[in-house]
Amino acid sequence: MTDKKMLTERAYAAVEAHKAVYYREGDYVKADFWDYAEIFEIIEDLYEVTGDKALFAQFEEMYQYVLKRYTEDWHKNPYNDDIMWLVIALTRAYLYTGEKKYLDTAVRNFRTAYDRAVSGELGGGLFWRIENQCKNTCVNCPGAIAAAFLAKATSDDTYYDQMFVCLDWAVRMMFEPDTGKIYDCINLDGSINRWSSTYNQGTFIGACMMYYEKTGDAKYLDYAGKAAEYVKDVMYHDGIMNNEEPGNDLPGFKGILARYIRRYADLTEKEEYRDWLRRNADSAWENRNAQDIMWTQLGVKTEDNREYDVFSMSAAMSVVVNSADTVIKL
Ligand code: 7K2
Repeated sequence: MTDKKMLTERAYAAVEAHKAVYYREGDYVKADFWDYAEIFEIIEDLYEVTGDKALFAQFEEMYQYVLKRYTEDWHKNPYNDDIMWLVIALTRAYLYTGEKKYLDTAVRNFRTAYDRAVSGELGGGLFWRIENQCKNTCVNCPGAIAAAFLAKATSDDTYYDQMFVCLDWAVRMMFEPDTGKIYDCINLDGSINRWSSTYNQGTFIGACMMYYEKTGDAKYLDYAGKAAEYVKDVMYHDGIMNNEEPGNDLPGFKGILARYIRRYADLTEKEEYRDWLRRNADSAWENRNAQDIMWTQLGVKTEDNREYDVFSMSAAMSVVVNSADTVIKL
């Protein structure tokens, strides 16, 4: 079997196994809002590496579930980042399928989140939640990515202005140019949380690449490169991602990184990034349990008799999916 074929078969197998345990007619059981959005994105990643239009049926089923559970208007969700994640998932779904209702829902909710979150305080950019207490990478980089996809989807270039508001804030306030480290957030009193995480490294890489692709400004490709280097070589010493196991949110983070590492390897043809992702995918897959599902610590055996949660088990699935070759490029 060729490598390429093995990688896509393994990607399908990982998604099918995760579905068998957690998926019921549109519902990833116990996935709420942002984890749901990120699992939606992984199914979209599977489409990007297979080109299999049969997956559109699941997009539609998930979209119907979103409407049923959250309606078309998400303003009641106090997390601006949550809204951005689901906007990204739906805008991508539109870009693949041409299904206008996905885009309409995305446009409407992007407006809700962006307009209530943007302000000049703390260097500009978006607040994380409706109480306006802090500005975080986890809303600004997804906000930039959402705006860039919306610009592509609508051909309305004013979204790039909004993208720049978010990305420029992240570059000025959260990015360490010498190391490529991305900070987490800044609070109203000016204190900065300098903790770095896979998801923030990932969405920063993604936003910079999309801005570079639009403008040709090579600085942004360099920023993406520094952030990629930091996560691969400083955070993980080019090895297996074996952490982020505690808590509700952390275990899902590296699934987001994996998507942007694949795209970074595609854009730059730096094969060392694809190799790193594949070594991680190999390790995760070797450590799958009897149901073929995989825990977020990619170097640790997944147990058979433990109750794992749906989002924690999506990160390794994403690493496996995104280790396959891209066939559909947005
Ligand atoms: O404080 C933020 C963020 O800056 C930090 O990186 C992580 C670390 O925690 C939150 S973001 C996680 C949120 C995502 N949106 C939905 C919320 O339920 C969740 O707290 O964990």
